[in-house]
Amino acid sequence: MVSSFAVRERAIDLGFDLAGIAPIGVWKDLEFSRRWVEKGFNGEMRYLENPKRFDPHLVLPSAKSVICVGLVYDTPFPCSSFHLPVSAAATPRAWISRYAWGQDYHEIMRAKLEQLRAALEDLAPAVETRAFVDTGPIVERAFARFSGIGWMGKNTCIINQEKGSWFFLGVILTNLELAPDLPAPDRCGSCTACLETCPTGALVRPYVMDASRCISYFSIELKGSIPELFRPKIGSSVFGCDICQDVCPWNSSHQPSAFSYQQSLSPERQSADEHYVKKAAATKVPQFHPMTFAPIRSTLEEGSACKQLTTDHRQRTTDAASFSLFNPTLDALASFSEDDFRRIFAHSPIKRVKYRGWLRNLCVTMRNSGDERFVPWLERAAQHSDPIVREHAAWALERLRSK
Ligand code: B12
Ligand code: SF4
Ligand code: SF4
Repeated sequence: MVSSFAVRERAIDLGFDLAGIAPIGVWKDLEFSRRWVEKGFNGEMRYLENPKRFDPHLVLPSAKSVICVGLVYDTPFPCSSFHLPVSAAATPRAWISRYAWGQDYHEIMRAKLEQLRAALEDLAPAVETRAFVDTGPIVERAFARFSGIGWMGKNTCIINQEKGSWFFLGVILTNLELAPDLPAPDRCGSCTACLETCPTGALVRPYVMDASRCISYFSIELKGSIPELFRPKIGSSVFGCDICQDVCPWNSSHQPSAFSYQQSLSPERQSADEHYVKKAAATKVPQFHPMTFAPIRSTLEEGSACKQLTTDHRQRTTDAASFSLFNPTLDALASFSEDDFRRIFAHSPIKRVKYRGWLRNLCVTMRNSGDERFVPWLERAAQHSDPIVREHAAWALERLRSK
């Protein structure tokens, strides 16, 4: 008989920050997920309609328990630029979601989950398991919220009282009969900060997101045209959105390490960030720190290129022209050629958007910056072979010129 304690202990030894056991029967939540899809809240994410998602026995018929693990990706950098409007700085800046600053979490989590599977096989040689991180037909948060590792916040993220919500989830379905942990109590209380600050109204009520209105959906998952109504609300977000987690009191506090980071910022950035700083770094995974690059030529030139400076993401550089994925300038991101994009993001979650999606998103943020220096870049994008890129570039040009 394998104990839940032994499983949790193995997971923590392998470097996971959180581990807990959920029962297989979270049917009420899975039913909620099915109805959520029926309402069309999934937009064009058709994979969320897979019937296997609503019955884990269709994935592993012998499943009796679900091991849930969390891996923190937080790094000691301030919160997103919604406090620093895209046009406020002399050089407009972009926002890339915190989770995508470093190496692809699928790769890192998958390797760790395989180690945990091997550890389970040591404990119980005949064990049956199926491991998932993000991409399988499993509603991961439905299990996570019953595993004791956190409660589901009104922003729909799983939040841990000590770690906040900046962590990835991984789940292992198993035929082992493990004693489930007690669910963590909901500590949102009367707070509604996430609902109030979501720029697109995607959090339609506490605990429920209409994903077809979410900036993460528009900038990562949606392959086609971003509805015009929402484009101005995307602000400086080139990839994903962190706002409803940035405002969450379980993620932020005034900590000395964030203060020391601030000392290295220009006075302009310091005053923009002073009211909202990130708490101390929590990730133990160096690969989650922001990638750093050096431009090879002037960034807004046609065909210019960048090289990745370091694979040790913690390494800071003294080269003034270098930049990282933490709040980079828009023109630095616009300098990536298609080859750069493929090479640089080969092991990054950003590759999911593909180069055409990257250019589409840049067109929207350039327009939102109101900066006419982007006109030549947008004129070239308006000639691109992809119709979606052309359409977004033309939209941006029209508005920048009329300004
Ligand atoms: C599709 C998807 C998205 C979509 C939709 C998100 C959403 N809220 O549904 C988009 C593209 C918008 C998205 C965005 C992000 N995502 Co995402 N996403 C997923 C994915 C693949 C499926 C989520 C899903 O099933 N949604 C459908 C809804 C119904 O499910 P759910 O939100 O999990 O809902 C539960 C609750 O809503 C609950 N519920 C709500 N109300 C009620 C009411 C009642 C009565 C009941 C019973 C239940 C209930 O029921 C559901 C089950 O418990 C999961 C991985 C996976 N396979 O599960 C990652 C996942 C949820 N995403 C993750 C992350 C990190 C993000 C982003 C932070 C990335 C970014 N910065 O851009 C944002 C966060 C935005 C946010 N506030 O959630 C992490 C979340 C980690 C965490 N700590 O919670 C996951 C788990 C991936 C992973 N393996 O780490 N994501
Ligand atoms: S990720 Fe951004 S757009 Fe999506 S619900 Fe949160 S605040 Fe709203
Ligand atoms: S911002 Fe407030 S309501 Fe939203 S998830 Fe965090 S604690 Fe809950």
